[in-house]
Amino acid sequence: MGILGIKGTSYTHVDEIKEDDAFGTLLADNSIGVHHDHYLTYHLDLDIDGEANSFMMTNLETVRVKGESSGRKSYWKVSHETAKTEGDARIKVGLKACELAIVNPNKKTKPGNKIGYRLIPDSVAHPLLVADDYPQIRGAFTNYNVMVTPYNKSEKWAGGLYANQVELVLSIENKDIVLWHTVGIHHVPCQEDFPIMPTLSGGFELRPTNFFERNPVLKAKPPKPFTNQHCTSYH
Ligand SMILES: [Cu+2]
Repeated sequence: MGILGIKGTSYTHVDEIKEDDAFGTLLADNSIGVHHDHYLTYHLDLDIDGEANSFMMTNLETVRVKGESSGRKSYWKVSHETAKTEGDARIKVGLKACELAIVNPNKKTKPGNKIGYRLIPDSVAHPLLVADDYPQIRGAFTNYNVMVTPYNKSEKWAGGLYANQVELVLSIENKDIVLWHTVGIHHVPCQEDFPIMPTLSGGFELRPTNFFERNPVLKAKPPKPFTNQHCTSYH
């Protein structure tokens, strides 16, 4: 819950507003809720069974079948790509079919898969400002939804202290790495947001991928019957 940023105006009805004159929604007499963005960056210092980890992108790619030997025209295949430097690990989520994972390249499952955890994004936002606009230069950490850097004790916040000093050349392979996940919304205010903004929720999921040898639920004990005087249920 929060308080919406409001700009004063002479308008009291939408019909009075000339096109391109209001940079927001008229919410009440003389009150415009200004269009704006919200960005949140999660600093995920993952250590998947140890500090030395890599960032792995699993790309899902369409392959067109050549020739007439099959009735099929296409299929899709998977290729794994391990990011070597910060510059390899910049992702705009949703632009292509890709699974993202932090893996431990030194630890394998019995069949030989790298153990890891996937990042499963929820909804994300991409900047609507042009890249050379000053707020976007200062907020360049919103250019990508995922970035990966070597762990550095002094780098705690995506927006500073030294936001512009990213060189993108540092190695992130088999290192103690940090995944920065930036999510957000573009907020076109509506009247329900005024004067008190209701909660909007978002997030992401971290899910094991080849971390366990099999589905760990198989080891879970079955639920015991549970009764009380009002109802019967399971816990
Ligand atoms: Cu907002």
